[in-house]
Amino acid sequence: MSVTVIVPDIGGAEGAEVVEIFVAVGDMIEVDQSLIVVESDKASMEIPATVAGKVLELRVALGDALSEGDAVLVVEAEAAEANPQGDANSAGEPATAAADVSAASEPSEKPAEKSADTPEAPVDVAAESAGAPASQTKPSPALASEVQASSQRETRTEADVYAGPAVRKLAREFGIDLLKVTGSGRRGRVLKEDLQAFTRKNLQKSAEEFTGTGVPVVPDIDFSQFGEVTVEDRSRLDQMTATNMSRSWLNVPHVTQFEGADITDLESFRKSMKKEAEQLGNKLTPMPFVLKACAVALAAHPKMKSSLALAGKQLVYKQYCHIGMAVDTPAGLVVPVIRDVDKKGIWQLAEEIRDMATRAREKKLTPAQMQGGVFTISSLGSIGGEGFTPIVNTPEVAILGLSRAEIKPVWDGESFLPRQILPLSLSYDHRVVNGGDAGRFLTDLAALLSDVRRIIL
Ligand code: CAO
Repeated sequence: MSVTVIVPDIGGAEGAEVVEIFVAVGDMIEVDQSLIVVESDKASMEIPATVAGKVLELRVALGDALSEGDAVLVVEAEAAEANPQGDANSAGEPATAAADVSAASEPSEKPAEKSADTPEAPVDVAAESAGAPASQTKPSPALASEVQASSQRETRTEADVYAGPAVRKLAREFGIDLLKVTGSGRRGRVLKEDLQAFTRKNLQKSAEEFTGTGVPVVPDIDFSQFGEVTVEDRSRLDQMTATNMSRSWLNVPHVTQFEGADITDLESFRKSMKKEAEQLGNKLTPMPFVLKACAVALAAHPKMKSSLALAGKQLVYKQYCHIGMAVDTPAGLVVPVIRDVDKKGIWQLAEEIRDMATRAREKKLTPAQMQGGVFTISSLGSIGGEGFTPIVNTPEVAILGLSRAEIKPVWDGESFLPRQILPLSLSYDHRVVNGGDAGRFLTDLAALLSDVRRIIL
């Protein structure tokens, strides 16, 4: 008995487009199995079978516009399974069976339910629907499974994936290949959550593989294959610093300029003040002088304390002078900011340096005390080294590195003189600061440090 399955009431939708066809001529279908998906302006609807049997004829093609009552396919119905609505008449006319869509105005979420004793075999369906010929001679089991696997790979289509119309629609909207999604629903049905998980996983994967600038990550290596190792978790501070450094390094075209400041006079003055400092309960290192000299030089070269804005379309000039000072602590690197350096004297700056360094080591800095810097100084002077290339503390555009001051022979035109030279390294953001800007700034800074009387001019 042949039965024509027709489009049921689909909420009055006229001309709903056929967007998917799940069955082909020759397929055995079961009651409630999804046959096609139609999409109207408002919804996507799955049309399930209401009869079981063999598909004799497909009456629809992708892109067809269907309305209620249109034929979908003709089925050679299994007598016992035939829908009572779809009895064949005695004259042999095919009966019709409207697919049962209980709430046709809403998209049907019904999956292509298959009987429990018939395992989900979408691949086979696809192979058959693609017209794959039945094997004439039986291959060996191993060959058969290889043939089957390869034919599955080649012939599986999205139509074979077990998913409801809403999920299919969502997958189409987001361009997700349903074949790549693992369904977590009953009998492997793909759920909305599976699409979300798939998208999340892919976003995470691309984030892991590439940074914002498309730089591939360094792969993790199991170092224990080469020898004994110990592993420790990095502090949050270390991890944040790593992120900030990478961000700056990858976004900022860095140039570093070097200069030696003759601080012989500054050092003899500083040493002469040591006793006084002790009496005041203070300590005078080169740092407060460098801070003050930077404030003066920055005032004369305002671009060195500017920041880019509006994706490089604007430059923000700051009328204040808060300077950050890198402090290496057991928990990681922190940069407390000393405010209004231009308005403070050397004693006050010396006091604040000590206070901020102590707070940094004792983890007592507030977020506000680490914000608002216009320029940063990183001093390795007490540790050693002849020079280094600091990384700009973006969105600032320049950072000054201090290395260890040492007595060096300096030619005065007639003879070599022993002078105490403080190595300065200025890294700058070449998007904002040109070599000339940096050169003039650093020369001025060195001159200020060579003769600290200039600071008060
Ligand atoms: N060359 C030679 N000697 C120097 C020097 C330099 N560039 N800078 C400092 N010194 C001397 C100081 O004069 C002091 O010696 P005296 O006691 O004999 O005067 C000694 O080194 C220790 O100074 P300091 O490091 O305690 O003080 P500071 O004001 O120079 O530095 C600060 C302040 C915060 C950088 C410091 O407290 C600190 O943490 N230093 C550790 C290094 C560090 O963390 N640097 C940051 C690098 S992270 O990128």
